[in-house]
Amino acid sequence: MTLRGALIGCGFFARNHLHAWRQLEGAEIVALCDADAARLTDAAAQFDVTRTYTSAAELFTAERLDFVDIATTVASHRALVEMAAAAHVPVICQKPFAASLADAHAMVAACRDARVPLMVHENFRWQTPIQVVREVLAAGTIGTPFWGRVSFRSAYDVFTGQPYLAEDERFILQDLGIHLIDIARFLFGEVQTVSASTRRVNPHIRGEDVATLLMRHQGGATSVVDCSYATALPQELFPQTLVEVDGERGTIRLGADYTLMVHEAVGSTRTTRCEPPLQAWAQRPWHNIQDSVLNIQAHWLECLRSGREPQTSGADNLRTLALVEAAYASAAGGQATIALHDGR
Ligand code: NAD
Ligand code: 89Y
Repeated sequence: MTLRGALIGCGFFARNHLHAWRQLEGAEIVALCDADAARLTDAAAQFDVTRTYTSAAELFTAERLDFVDIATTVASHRALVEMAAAAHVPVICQKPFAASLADAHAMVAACRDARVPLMVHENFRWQTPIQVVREVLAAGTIGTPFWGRVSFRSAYDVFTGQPYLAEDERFILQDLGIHLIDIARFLFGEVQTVSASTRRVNPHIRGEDVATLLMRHQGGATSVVDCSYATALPQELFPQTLVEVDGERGTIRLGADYTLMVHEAVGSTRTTRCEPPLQAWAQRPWHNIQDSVLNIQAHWLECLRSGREPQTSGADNLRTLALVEAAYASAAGGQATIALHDGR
């Protein structure tokens, strides 16, 4: 049976969702919604969707849906997720899931009380190279990790495509650091303490464009998460996330251009490439992110069919959001160390 989905928010990033839905078997986007009529018309024409709405309330009243995919910016997430819960429609919501932890808890509670599956579109962990690093760790090749680094340093202009990123009081931690924190949780486990520093280098934006976090994980590993949109390098690596892991029996280095080095202290050193596939609709350098959209949407369909909880469910994402909040609080308090309770 083909699952009937609707997409709310037909902006810059939603095109990737729509391409991925079209590629995946077993789901069809039968309706689109955007408050901006021109964007709605454009997306409807490009993706051949005839049922369109400028009001989400009208969409939920008129359509019989198996799921809804919310690809709007954060300000509208709470209202839209609560509408989906009230309509008993399983829901995917883009990151950042909520503007505050209080909102996020309310959204998770609304879906839980309505018994509606909820996944946050936290796609970076679904990037092929990140999945490969996790597989190497799970295989035990380098033993138990005791240190790690998740790093994203760039000077790519993200503001032309996403102008709101320059306007918000919060920038890189809420927009991008959130993905890296999720990757650190995925690779090294839940977090006990975090301290952070942030700063703004680019004078033309409101929020911080550089952030560095130091985290201690429940299993004992220490990790560094660092991100910057103010780092001009001779080779622009956007949007690659680089990863370093030191384990008791070896090391992993995910370096530039998707080069993966796995070194066993007693044994061999293997260097391979783990470049993500270039989907027919993707464009470099975004193809890594675009492929991960396909992967997370496939995961959602599999979860919806099997009744399993998605990896980055709303409840799971509360931990990532708590870390973002704690990092902002730490930075505001002069890099104070903040303890998380049970990873929250
Ligand atoms: P955008 O501003 O280009 O598009 C958002 C669209 O939502 C707009 O067309 C707007 O009219 C519509 N909208 C807003 N509120 C609405 C409402 N209540 N009802 C109907 N339509 C509404 O934004 P974008 O750049 O496409 O980003 C959307 C989200 O995707 C953001 O949260 C951003 O952080 C996220 N994003 C994620 C990734 C990723 O890799 N996961 C990458 C880029 C952007
Ligand atoms: O919005 C961001 C995201 O989620 O991935 C990269 C991005 O588009 C700009 O930082």
